[in-house]
Amino acid sequence: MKNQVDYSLYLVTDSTEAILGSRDLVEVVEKALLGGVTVVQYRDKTSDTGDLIKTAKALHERCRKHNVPLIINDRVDVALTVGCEGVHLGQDDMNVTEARKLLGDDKIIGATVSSIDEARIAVERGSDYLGIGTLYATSTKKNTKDIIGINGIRKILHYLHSAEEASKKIKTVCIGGINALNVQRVTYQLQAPSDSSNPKSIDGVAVVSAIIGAQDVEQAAANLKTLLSTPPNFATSTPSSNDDWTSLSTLQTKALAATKVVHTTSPLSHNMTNLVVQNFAASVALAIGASPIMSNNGVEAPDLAKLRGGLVINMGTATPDALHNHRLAIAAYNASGSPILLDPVGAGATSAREEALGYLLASGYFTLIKGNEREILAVAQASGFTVVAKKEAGQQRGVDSGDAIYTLEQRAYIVSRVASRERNVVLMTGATDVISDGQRTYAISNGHSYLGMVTGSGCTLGTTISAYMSASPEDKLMAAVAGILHYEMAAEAAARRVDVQGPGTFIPAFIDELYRRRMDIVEEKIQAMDGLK
Ligand code: 3NM
Ligand code: MG
Repeated sequence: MKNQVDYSLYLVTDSTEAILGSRDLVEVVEKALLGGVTVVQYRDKTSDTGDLIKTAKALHERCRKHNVPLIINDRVDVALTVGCEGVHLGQDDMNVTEARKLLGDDKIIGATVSSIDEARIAVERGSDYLGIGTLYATSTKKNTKDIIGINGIRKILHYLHSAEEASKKIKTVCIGGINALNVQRVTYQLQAPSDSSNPKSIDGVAVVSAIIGAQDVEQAAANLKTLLSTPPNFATSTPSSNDDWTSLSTLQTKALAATKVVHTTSPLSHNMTNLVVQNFAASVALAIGASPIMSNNGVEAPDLAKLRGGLVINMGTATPDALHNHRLAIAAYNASGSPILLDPVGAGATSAREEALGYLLASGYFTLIKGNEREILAVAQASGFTVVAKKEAGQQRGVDSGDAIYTLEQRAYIVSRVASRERNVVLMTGATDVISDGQRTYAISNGHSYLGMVTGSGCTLGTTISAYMSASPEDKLMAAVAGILHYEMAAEAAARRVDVQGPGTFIPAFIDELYRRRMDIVEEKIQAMDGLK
Protein backbone atom coordinates (compact mmCIF):
# COMPACT_ATOMS: atom_id res chain seq x y z
CA MET A 1 0.00 0.00 0.00
CA LYS A 2 2.64 2.55 1.02
CA ASN A 3 4.47 2.04 -2.26
CA GLN A 4 1.42 3.15 -4.19
CA VAL A 5 1.05 6.53 -2.56
CA ASP A 6 0.44 9.39 -4.98
CA TYR A 7 2.57 12.29 -3.72
CA SER A 8 1.58 14.74 -6.43
CA LEU A 9 -0.46 17.17 -4.31
CA TYR A 10 0.65 16.90 -0.73
CA LEU A 11 -1.25 19.06 1.76
CA VAL A 12 0.38 20.16 5.00
CA THR A 13 -2.06 21.63 7.49
CA ASP A 14 -1.67 24.72 9.59
CA SER A 15 -3.90 25.71 12.49
CA THR A 16 -2.65 29.22 13.07
CA GLU A 17 -4.83 32.31 13.05
CA ALA A 18 -2.89 33.74 10.09
CA ILE A 19 -3.69 30.82 7.79
CA LEU A 20 -6.61 28.79 9.12
CA GLY A 21 -8.28 31.74 10.81
CA SER A 22 -11.41 30.85 12.73
CA ARG A 23 -12.39 27.98 10.44
CA ASP A 24 -12.56 24.37 11.55
CA LEU A 25 -9.48 22.43 10.40
CA VAL A 26 -11.34 19.18 9.80
CA GLU A 27 -13.89 20.90 7.59
CA VAL A 28 -11.16 22.70 5.69
CA VAL A 29 -9.26 19.45 5.10
CA GLU A 30 -12.47 17.77 3.94
CA LYS A 31 -12.80 20.46 1.26
CA ALA A 32 -9.17 19.99 0.24
CA LEU A 33 -9.83 16.25 -0.11
CA LEU A 34 -12.81 17.01 -2.32
CA GLY A 35 -10.54 19.23 -4.39
CA GLY A 36 -8.17 16.34 -4.90
CA VAL A 37 -5.19 16.50 -2.52
CA THR A 38 -3.40 13.16 -2.54
CA VAL A 39 -1.68 13.14 0.89
CA VAL A 40 -2.53 15.00 4.11
CA GLN A 41 0.02 15.84 6.77
CA TYR A 42 -1.40 17.06 10.05
CA ARG A 43 1.07 19.65 11.31
CA ASP A 44 0.25 21.35 14.57
CA LYS A 45 3.08 22.67 16.69
CA THR A 46 1.08 24.05 19.61
CA SER A 47 -1.96 21.97 20.58
CA ASP A 48 -1.98 19.74 23.63
CA THR A 49 -1.56 16.03 23.07
CA GLY A 50 -5.20 15.25 23.85
CA ASP A 51 -6.39 17.74 21.27
CA LEU A 52 -3.86 16.52 18.73
CA ILE A 53 -5.19 12.99 19.04
CA LYS A 54 -8.79 14.12 18.81
CA THR A 55 -8.18 16.17 15.67
CA ALA A 56 -5.97 13.48 14.12
CA LYS A 57 -8.72 10.90 14.58
CA ALA A 58 -11.27 13.14 12.91
CA LEU A 59 -8.86 13.87 10.05
CA HIS A 60 -8.08 10.19 9.66
CA GLU A 61 -11.74 9.37 9.28
CA ARG A 62 -12.11 11.95 6.46
CA CYS A 63 -8.90 10.91 4.75
CA ARG A 64 -9.86 7.26 4.77
CA LYS A 65 -13.12 8.05 3.02
CA HIS A 66 -11.09 9.54 0.19
CA ASN A 67 -8.46 6.82 0.30
CA VAL A 68 -5.79 9.41 1.10
CA PRO A 69 -3.01 8.67 3.60
CA LEU A 70 -2.79 10.76 6.76
CA ILE A 71 0.69 11.57 8.03
CA ILE A 72 1.39 13.19 11.41
CA ASN A 73 4.11 15.79 11.71
CA ASP A 74 6.71 15.02 14.38
CA ARG A 75 4.51 13.06 16.81
CA VAL A 76 5.14 9.33 16.46
CA ASP A 77 3.04 8.74 19.57
CA VAL A 78 0.03 10.46 18.02
CA ALA A 79 0.40 8.47 14.79
CA LEU A 80 0.57 5.21 16.76
CA THR A 81 -2.47 6.12 18.85
CA VAL A 82 -4.56 7.07 15.84
CA GLY A 83 -3.30 4.23 13.67
CA CYS A 84 -2.85 6.48 10.66
CA GLU A 85 -0.51 5.87 7.75
CA GLY A 86 2.70 7.50 8.92
CA VAL A 87 4.77 10.36 10.25
CA HIS A 88 6.80 13.21 8.90
CA LEU A 89 10.03 14.03 10.75
CA GLY A 90 11.98 17.27 10.70
CA GLN A 91 15.70 17.44 11.38
CA ASP A 92 15.01 18.23 15.05
CA ASP A 93 12.46 15.46 15.53
CA MET A 94 12.93 11.80 16.45
CA ASN A 95 15.30 10.24 13.97
CA VAL A 96 14.00 7.98 11.24
CA THR A 97 15.71 4.80 12.54
CA GLU A 98 14.08 5.14 15.95
CA ALA A 99 10.71 6.01 14.45
CA ARG A 100 10.95 2.96 12.19
CA LYS A 101 11.48 0.72 15.22
CA LEU A 102 8.32 2.06 16.80
CA LEU A 103 6.18 2.14 13.67
CA GLY A 104 7.29 -0.92 11.73
CA ASP A 105 7.89 -1.35 8.03
CA ASP A 106 4.35 -0.76 6.83
CA LYS A 107 4.09 2.85 7.96
CA ILE A 108 5.19 5.76 5.85
CA ILE A 109 8.07 7.81 7.22
CA GLY A 110 9.02 11.05 5.56
CA ALA A 111 11.90 13.34 6.39
CA THR A 112 12.58 17.02 5.82
CA VAL A 113 15.92 17.59 4.10
CA SER A 114 17.62 20.65 2.70
CA SER A 115 21.03 19.32 1.74
CA ILE A 116 22.63 16.34 0.06
CA ASP A 117 24.03 15.18 3.41
CA GLU A 118 20.63 15.26 5.06
CA ALA A 119 19.14 13.44 2.08
CA ARG A 120 21.83 10.74 2.24
CA ILE A 121 21.23 10.16 5.97
CA ALA A 122 17.44 10.14 5.58
CA VAL A 123 17.73 7.48 2.87
CA GLU A 124 20.17 5.38 4.89
CA ARG A 125 17.80 5.43 7.84
CA GLY A 126 14.96 4.10 5.74
CA SER A 127 12.71 7.06 4.90
CA ASP A 128 9.98 6.44 2.36
CA TYR A 129 9.96 9.94 0.99
CA LEU A 130 11.77 13.24 1.37
CA GLY A 131 10.24 16.68 1.80
CA ILE A 132 12.87 18.88 0.17
CA GLY A 133 12.95 22.54 1.06
CA THR A 134 12.82 25.32 1.52
CA LEU A 135 12.15 26.06 -2.11
CA TYR A 136 11.10 29.68 -1.73
CA ALA A 137 10.88 31.94 1.29
CA THR A 138 7.48 31.65 2.90
CA SER A 139 5.74 33.39 5.74
CA THR A 140 4.14 30.09 6.77
CA LYS A 141 7.37 28.86 8.34
CA LYS A 142 9.60 31.65 9.50
CA ASN A 143 12.50 29.68 10.94
CA THR A 144 13.36 27.77 7.80
CA LYS A 145 17.01 26.81 7.64
CA ASP A 146 17.89 27.36 4.02
CA ILE A 147 16.19 28.73 0.95
CA ILE A 148 17.63 26.41 -1.68
CA GLY A 149 15.62 27.32 -4.78
CA ILE A 150 15.07 25.18 -7.83
CA ASN A 151 18.76 24.56 -8.26
CA GLY A 152 19.22 23.41 -4.66
CA ILE A 153 16.42 20.89 -5.19
CA ARG A 154 17.91 19.81 -8.51
CA LYS A 155 21.23 19.12 -6.85
CA ILE A 156 19.56 16.85 -4.31
CA LEU A 157 17.57 15.04 -7.03
CA HIS A 158 20.76 14.64 -9.00
CA TYR A 159 22.53 13.18 -5.96
CA LEU A 160 19.63 10.77 -5.32
CA HIS A 161 19.82 9.56 -8.88
CA SER A 162 23.56 8.97 -8.70
CA ALA A 163 23.54 7.23 -5.31
CA GLU A 164 22.57 3.68 -4.44
CA GLU A 165 19.32 1.90 -5.29
CA ALA A 166 17.28 3.09 -2.29
CA SER A 167 18.04 6.71 -3.21
CA LYS A 168 16.95 6.21 -6.79
CA LYS A 169 13.61 4.84 -5.61
CA ILE A 170 12.81 7.26 -2.83
CA LYS A 171 9.88 9.58 -3.41
CA THR A 172 10.31 13.33 -3.22
CA VAL A 173 8.17 16.40 -2.74
CA CYS A 174 9.35 19.99 -2.58
CA ILE A 175 8.00 22.58 -0.16
CA GLY A 176 8.05 26.29 0.51
CA GLY A 177 6.20 29.10 -1.19
CA ILE A 178 4.50 26.98 -3.83
CA ASN A 179 1.22 28.36 -5.15
CA ALA A 180 -0.99 28.45 -8.22
CA LEU A 181 1.22 31.06 -9.90
CA ASN A 182 4.41 29.04 -9.76
CA VAL A 183 3.40 25.38 -9.47
CA GLN A 184 3.58 24.61 -13.18
CA ARG A 185 6.98 26.18 -13.56
CA VAL A 186 8.33 24.49 -10.44
CA THR A 187 7.28 21.03 -11.55
CA TYR A 188 8.34 21.70 -15.14
CA GLN A 189 11.79 22.73 -13.98
CA LEU A 190 12.07 19.77 -11.66
CA GLN A 191 11.16 17.19 -14.26
CA ALA A 192 14.00 15.11 -15.57
CA PRO A 193 15.63 16.50 -18.69
CA SER A 194 14.72 14.78 -21.89
CA ASP A 195 18.16 13.25 -22.33
CA SER A 196 17.70 11.39 -19.04
CA SER A 197 21.12 12.24 -17.72
CA ASN A 198 19.27 12.82 -14.48
CA PRO A 199 16.05 10.83 -14.76
CA LYS A 200 14.90 11.60 -11.25
CA SER A 201 11.95 13.98 -11.25
CA ILE A 202 10.13 15.46 -8.30
CA ASP A 203 7.07 13.36 -7.36
CA GLY A 204 4.97 16.14 -5.97
CA VAL A 205 4.56 19.51 -4.35
CA ALA A 206 3.73 20.14 -0.71
CA VAL A 207 1.71 23.22 0.10
CA VAL A 208 0.26 24.87 3.17
CA SER A 209 -1.09 28.37 2.62
CA ALA A 210 -2.00 27.94 -1.05
CA ILE A 211 -4.75 25.55 0.09
CA ILE A 212 -5.40 26.03 3.81
CA GLY A 213 -5.25 29.81 3.48
CA ALA A 214 -7.50 29.96 0.41
CA GLN A 215 -10.97 31.51 0.51
CA ASP A 216 -12.39 28.59 -1.42
CA VAL A 217 -10.33 25.62 -0.29
CA GLU A 218 -11.88 23.01 -2.58
CA GLN A 219 -11.46 25.20 -5.62
CA ALA A 220 -7.87 26.06 -4.69
CA ALA A 221 -6.96 22.38 -4.39
CA ALA A 222 -8.76 21.48 -7.61
CA ASN A 223 -7.02 24.31 -9.42
CA LEU A 224 -3.57 23.17 -8.26
CA LYS A 225 -4.47 19.66 -9.31
CA THR A 226 -5.39 20.84 -12.81
CA LEU A 227 -2.25 22.94 -13.10
CA LEU A 228 -0.14 19.95 -12.08
CA SER A 229 -1.54 17.84 -14.86
CA THR A 230 -1.32 20.52 -17.57
CA PRO A 231 1.97 21.46 -19.21
CA PRO A 232 2.68 25.17 -18.71
CA ASN A 233 1.87 27.33 -21.70
CA PHE A 234 5.46 28.54 -21.84
CA ALA A 235 6.79 25.03 -22.23
CA THR A 236 9.36 24.75 -24.97
CA SER A 237 8.00 22.65 -27.76
CA THR A 238 9.87 19.74 -29.23
CA PRO A 239 9.72 18.95 -32.93
CA SER A 240 7.42 16.26 -34.18
CA SER A 241 9.36 13.08 -34.84
CA ASN A 242 8.92 13.20 -38.62
CA ASP A 243 10.39 16.69 -38.77
CA ASP A 244 13.90 16.50 -40.22
CA TRP A 245 15.59 19.25 -38.29
CA THR A 246 18.92 18.58 -39.98
CA SER A 247 17.58 19.48 -43.43
CA LEU A 248 18.93 22.93 -44.22
CA SER A 249 16.45 23.58 -47.01
CA THR A 250 13.56 22.91 -44.62
CA LEU A 251 15.23 25.21 -42.16
CA GLN A 252 15.56 27.94 -44.75
CA THR A 253 11.89 27.66 -45.69
CA LYS A 254 10.89 27.85 -42.04
CA ALA A 255 13.23 30.76 -41.38
CA LEU A 256 11.75 32.75 -44.24
CA ALA A 257 8.25 32.00 -43.02
CA ALA A 258 9.19 33.11 -39.51
CA THR A 259 10.60 36.39 -40.83
CA LYS A 260 7.34 37.09 -42.53
CA VAL A 261 5.32 36.35 -39.40
CA VAL A 262 7.34 38.92 -37.46
CA HIS A 263 6.52 41.80 -39.76
CA THR A 264 2.97 40.75 -40.46
CA THR A 265 2.06 40.36 -36.76
CA SER A 266 4.33 43.07 -35.28
CA PRO A 267 4.83 41.42 -31.90
CA LEU A 268 5.59 43.59 -28.92
CA SER A 269 9.24 43.56 -28.00
CA HIS A 270 9.43 44.52 -24.35
CA ASN A 271 13.00 45.32 -23.39
CA MET A 272 14.24 45.75 -19.85
CA THR A 273 17.67 46.90 -20.66
CA ASN A 274 20.26 49.53 -19.89
CA LEU A 275 20.28 53.07 -21.17
CA VAL A 276 23.23 52.49 -23.48
CA VAL A 277 21.37 50.16 -25.79
CA GLN A 278 17.76 51.33 -25.56
CA ASN A 279 17.83 53.49 -28.65
CA PHE A 280 19.62 50.95 -30.83
CA ALA A 281 17.42 48.08 -29.62
CA ALA A 282 14.27 50.05 -30.42
CA SER A 283 15.55 50.84 -33.94
CA VAL A 284 16.41 47.19 -34.58
CA ALA A 285 13.01 46.07 -33.35
CA LEU A 286 11.31 48.51 -35.71
CA ALA A 287 13.52 47.53 -38.63
CA ILE A 288 12.58 43.85 -38.38
CA GLY A 289 8.92 44.72 -38.01
CA ALA A 290 8.42 44.32 -34.26
CA SER A 291 6.90 46.87 -31.97
CA PRO A 292 9.36 47.99 -29.28
CA ILE A 293 8.68 49.16 -25.77
CA MET A 294 11.55 50.00 -23.50
CA SER A 295 10.14 49.74 -20.02
CA ASN A 296 12.13 48.93 -16.92
CA ASN A 297 9.12 49.31 -14.67
CA GLY A 298 8.03 45.85 -13.50
CA VAL A 299 4.68 47.18 -12.35
CA GLU A 300 3.44 47.58 -15.92
CA ALA A 301 4.67 44.16 -17.02
CA PRO A 302 1.38 42.35 -16.21
CA ASP A 303 -0.44 44.53 -18.76
CA LEU A 304 2.28 44.18 -21.40
CA ALA A 305 2.52 40.42 -20.88
CA LYS A 306 -1.09 40.04 -22.01
CA LEU A 307 -0.25 41.35 -25.48
CA ARG A 308 1.32 39.22 -28.19
CA GLY A 309 4.98 39.72 -27.53
CA GLY A 310 8.04 38.80 -25.57
CA LEU A 311 10.33 40.14 -22.89
CA VAL A 312 14.08 40.67 -22.99
CA ILE A 313 15.83 40.92 -19.66
CA ASN A 314 19.29 42.38 -19.87
CA MET A 315 21.30 41.98 -16.68
CA GLY A 316 23.47 44.96 -17.63
CA THR A 317 22.53 46.95 -14.58
CA ALA A 318 22.11 44.38 -11.85
CA THR A 319 21.09 46.81 -9.11
CA PRO A 320 18.66 45.63 -6.40
CA ASP A 321 16.04 47.92 -7.86
CA ALA A 322 16.47 46.52 -11.37
CA LEU A 323 16.32 42.97 -10.05
CA HIS A 324 13.12 43.70 -8.20
CA ASN A 325 11.53 45.00 -11.40
CA HIS A 326 12.84 42.00 -13.33
CA ARG A 327 11.24 39.64 -10.85
CA LEU A 328 7.84 41.31 -11.26
CA ALA A 329 8.12 41.10 -15.04
CA ILE A 330 9.27 37.47 -15.00
CA ALA A 331 6.27 36.48 -12.91
CA ALA A 332 3.93 38.30 -15.31
CA TYR A 333 5.36 36.76 -18.48
CA ASN A 334 5.56 33.27 -16.98
CA ALA A 335 1.92 33.61 -15.99
CA SER A 336 0.87 34.66 -19.50
CA GLY A 337 3.15 32.14 -21.18
CA SER A 338 4.88 34.68 -23.40
CA PRO A 339 8.58 34.09 -23.98
CA ILE A 340 11.35 35.61 -21.90
CA LEU A 341 14.89 35.94 -23.13
CA LEU A 342 17.57 36.33 -20.47
CA ASP A 343 20.78 38.08 -21.38
CA PRO A 344 23.04 37.56 -18.34
CA VAL A 345 25.43 40.33 -19.28
CA GLY A 346 28.74 40.01 -17.49
CA ALA A 347 27.68 36.93 -15.50
CA GLY A 348 30.87 35.56 -14.01
CA ALA A 349 32.58 38.97 -14.01
CA THR A 350 31.83 39.91 -10.40
CA SER A 351 30.31 38.17 -7.41
CA ALA A 352 27.43 40.66 -7.46
CA ARG A 353 26.52 39.53 -10.98
CA GLU A 354 26.84 35.91 -9.97
CA GLU A 355 24.36 36.58 -7.19
CA ALA A 356 22.09 38.49 -9.55
CA LEU A 357 22.12 35.57 -11.98
CA GLY A 358 21.21 33.13 -9.21
CA TYR A 359 18.40 35.43 -8.15
CA LEU A 360 17.01 35.73 -11.67
CA LEU A 361 17.26 32.00 -12.37
CA ALA A 362 15.33 31.38 -9.16
CA SER A 363 12.67 33.90 -10.14
CA GLY A 364 11.19 32.12 -13.10
CA TYR A 365 11.45 30.22 -16.31
CA PHE A 366 13.43 31.65 -19.21
CA THR A 367 12.48 30.54 -22.67
CA LEU A 368 15.93 31.32 -23.98
CA ILE A 369 19.20 32.19 -22.26
CA LYS A 370 21.71 33.93 -24.46
CA GLY A 371 25.29 34.78 -23.63
CA ASN A 372 28.89 34.52 -24.66
CA GLU A 373 30.95 31.56 -23.63
CA ARG A 374 31.76 32.77 -20.14
CA GLU A 375 28.24 33.93 -19.45
CA ILE A 376 26.81 30.56 -20.44
CA LEU A 377 29.42 28.84 -18.29
CA ALA A 378 28.22 30.98 -15.38
CA VAL A 379 24.65 29.86 -16.14
CA ALA A 380 25.80 26.24 -16.31
CA GLN A 381 27.42 26.57 -12.92
CA ALA A 382 24.44 28.34 -11.39
CA SER A 383 22.11 25.60 -12.61
CA GLY A 384 24.22 23.01 -10.84
CA PHE A 385 25.86 21.54 -13.91
CA THR A 386 29.58 20.98 -13.65
CA VAL A 387 31.16 21.46 -17.02
CA VAL A 388 32.85 18.20 -17.87
CA ALA A 389 35.20 19.44 -20.53
CA LYS A 390 37.09 21.51 -17.99
CA LYS A 391 39.41 24.31 -18.89
CA GLU A 392 40.04 27.30 -16.74
CA ALA A 393 37.59 29.87 -18.03
CA GLY A 394 39.05 32.40 -15.65
CA GLN A 395 37.24 35.48 -14.48
CA GLN A 396 35.60 37.43 -17.20
CA ARG A 397 37.14 40.85 -17.71
CA GLY A 398 34.67 43.11 -19.47
CA VAL A 399 31.20 42.48 -20.75
CA ASP A 400 32.44 42.26 -24.34
CA SER A 401 32.33 38.96 -26.14
CA GLY A 402 35.89 37.74 -25.58
CA ASP A 403 37.59 34.87 -27.28
CA ALA A 404 36.31 31.34 -27.25
CA ILE A 405 38.18 28.90 -25.05
CA TYR A 406 36.30 25.74 -25.88
CA THR A 407 36.19 23.87 -29.14
CA LEU A 408 32.99 23.94 -31.15
CA GLU A 409 32.11 20.43 -30.01
CA GLN A 410 32.67 21.34 -26.38
CA ARG A 411 30.57 24.46 -26.77
CA ALA A 412 27.81 22.44 -28.40
CA TYR A 413 27.98 19.92 -25.57
CA ILE A 414 27.74 22.58 -22.86
CA VAL A 415 24.91 24.41 -24.61
CA SER A 416 22.83 21.30 -25.23
CA ARG A 417 23.33 20.06 -21.67
CA VAL A 418 22.32 23.36 -20.09
CA ALA A 419 19.29 23.58 -22.38
CA SER A 420 18.31 20.06 -21.52
CA ARG A 421 18.69 20.80 -17.84
CA GLU A 422 16.78 24.08 -17.95
CA ARG A 423 14.29 22.64 -20.44
CA ASN A 424 14.66 25.71 -22.61
CA VAL A 425 16.75 27.06 -25.48
CA VAL A 426 20.33 28.16 -24.86
CA LEU A 427 22.39 30.28 -27.24
CA MET A 428 26.14 30.72 -26.86
CA THR A 429 27.26 33.56 -29.07
CA GLY A 430 30.66 33.94 -30.66
CA ALA A 431 32.22 33.94 -34.11
CA THR A 432 30.20 30.76 -34.45
CA ASP A 433 26.98 30.82 -32.46
CA VAL A 434 25.81 27.57 -30.94
CA ILE A 435 22.13 27.13 -30.13
CA SER A 436 20.26 24.14 -28.75
CA ASP A 437 17.02 23.04 -27.15
CA GLY A 438 18.73 19.99 -25.71
CA GLN A 439 17.71 17.82 -28.65
CA ARG A 440 18.57 19.87 -31.71
CA THR A 441 21.83 21.80 -31.86
CA TYR A 442 22.93 24.20 -34.58
CA ALA A 443 26.16 26.07 -35.17
CA ILE A 444 25.75 29.33 -37.07
CA SER A 445 28.75 31.14 -38.50
CA ASN A 446 27.01 34.08 -40.13
CA GLY A 447 27.64 37.60 -38.92
CA HIS A 448 30.41 40.15 -39.26
CA SER A 449 33.20 41.44 -37.06
CA TYR A 450 31.72 44.96 -37.15
CA LEU A 451 28.96 43.67 -34.90
CA GLY A 452 31.58 43.22 -32.19
CA MET A 453 32.55 46.89 -32.50
CA VAL A 454 29.06 48.24 -32.05
CA THR A 455 27.66 48.83 -28.57
CA GLY A 456 24.60 46.78 -27.86
CA SER A 457 24.79 44.44 -30.84
CA GLY A 458 24.50 41.42 -28.54
CA CYS A 459 21.53 42.93 -26.74
CA THR A 460 19.74 43.78 -29.96
CA LEU A 461 20.26 40.26 -31.24
CA GLY A 462 18.30 39.32 -28.12
CA THR A 463 15.58 41.80 -29.08
CA THR A 464 15.38 40.22 -32.53
CA ILE A 465 15.22 36.65 -31.21
CA SER A 466 12.58 37.60 -28.68
CA ALA A 467 10.38 39.07 -31.43
CA TYR A 468 10.80 35.90 -33.48
CA MET A 469 9.94 33.61 -30.58
CA SER A 470 6.79 35.51 -29.74
CA ALA A 471 5.74 35.58 -33.41
CA SER A 472 6.34 31.83 -33.89
CA PRO A 473 5.92 30.31 -30.44
CA GLU A 474 5.18 26.78 -31.69
CA ASP A 475 8.87 26.04 -32.17
CA LYS A 476 11.04 28.41 -30.18
CA LEU A 477 14.35 26.95 -31.29
CA MET A 478 13.47 27.30 -34.94
CA ALA A 479 12.18 30.83 -34.33
CA ALA A 480 15.40 31.79 -32.59
CA VAL A 481 17.50 30.33 -35.40
CA ALA A 482 15.48 32.33 -37.92
CA GLY A 483 16.03 35.50 -35.89
CA ILE A 484 19.78 34.89 -35.72
CA LEU A 485 19.98 34.30 -39.47
CA HIS A 486 18.02 37.43 -40.20
CA TYR A 487 20.22 39.51 -37.92
CA GLU A 488 23.59 38.13 -38.92
CA MET A 489 22.91 38.00 -42.63
CA ALA A 490 21.83 41.63 -42.51
CA ALA A 491 25.17 42.40 -40.86
CA GLU A 492 27.00 40.63 -43.69
CA ALA A 493 25.01 42.47 -46.31
CA ALA A 494 25.68 45.82 -44.62
CA ALA A 495 29.41 45.16 -44.32
CA ARG A 496 29.56 44.34 -48.03
CA ARG A 497 28.16 47.70 -49.04
CA VAL A 498 30.60 50.12 -50.65
CA ASP A 499 29.37 52.98 -48.52
CA VAL A 500 30.32 51.12 -45.35
CA GLN A 501 33.82 52.05 -44.22
CA GLY A 502 33.84 50.78 -40.65
CA PRO A 503 31.64 50.28 -37.56
CA GLY A 504 30.29 53.86 -37.71
CA THR A 505 28.89 53.72 -41.21
CA PHE A 506 27.99 50.10 -40.57
CA ILE A 507 25.23 50.97 -38.09
CA PRO A 508 22.82 52.79 -40.44
CA ALA A 509 23.55 50.30 -43.23
CA PHE A 510 22.84 47.45 -40.84
CA ILE A 511 19.46 48.91 -39.86
CA ASP A 512 18.67 49.27 -43.56
CA GLU A 513 19.62 45.68 -44.29
CA LEU A 514 17.60 44.39 -41.33
CA TYR A 515 14.69 46.28 -42.79
CA ARG A 516 15.19 44.77 -46.22
CA ARG A 517 15.09 41.33 -44.59
CA ARG A 518 17.27 39.79 -47.18
CA MET A 519 16.38 36.27 -46.26
CA ASP A 520 16.17 35.35 -49.93
CA ILE A 521 19.92 35.43 -50.37
CA VAL A 522 20.72 32.93 -47.66
CA GLU A 523 24.30 31.89 -47.66
CA GLU A 524 24.22 28.79 -45.65
CA LYS A 525 26.88 28.89 -43.04
CA ILE A 526 24.70 26.93 -40.72
CA GLN A 527 25.41 23.34 -39.90
CA ALA A 528 23.21 20.84 -38.11
CA MET A 529 25.13 19.29 -35.27
CA ASP A 530 23.62 15.85 -35.24
CA GLY A 531 24.60 13.16 -32.78
CA LEU A 532 25.71 15.38 -29.91
CA LYS A 533 24.82 14.98 -26.22
N1 3NM B 1 8.25 23.15 5.86
P1 3NM B 1 3.64 27.34 2.23
S1 3NM B 1 8.53 25.21 4.43
C1 3NM B 1 5.93 23.26 6.67
O1 3NM B 1 11.24 24.04 4.25
C2 3NM B 1 7.05 23.78 5.90
O2 3NM B 1 10.85 22.31 5.45
C3 3NM B 1 9.13 23.79 5.13
O3 3NM B 1 4.26 26.67 3.54
C4 3NM B 1 10.51 23.36 4.92
O4 3NM B 1 3.22 26.27 1.32
C5 3NM B 1 7.02 24.94 5.13
O5 3NM B 1 2.48 28.13 2.77
C6 3NM B 1 5.88 25.85 4.96
O6 3NM B 1 4.70 28.23 1.67
C7 3NM B 1 5.38 25.89 3.53
MG1 MG C 1 9.35 19.08 13.17
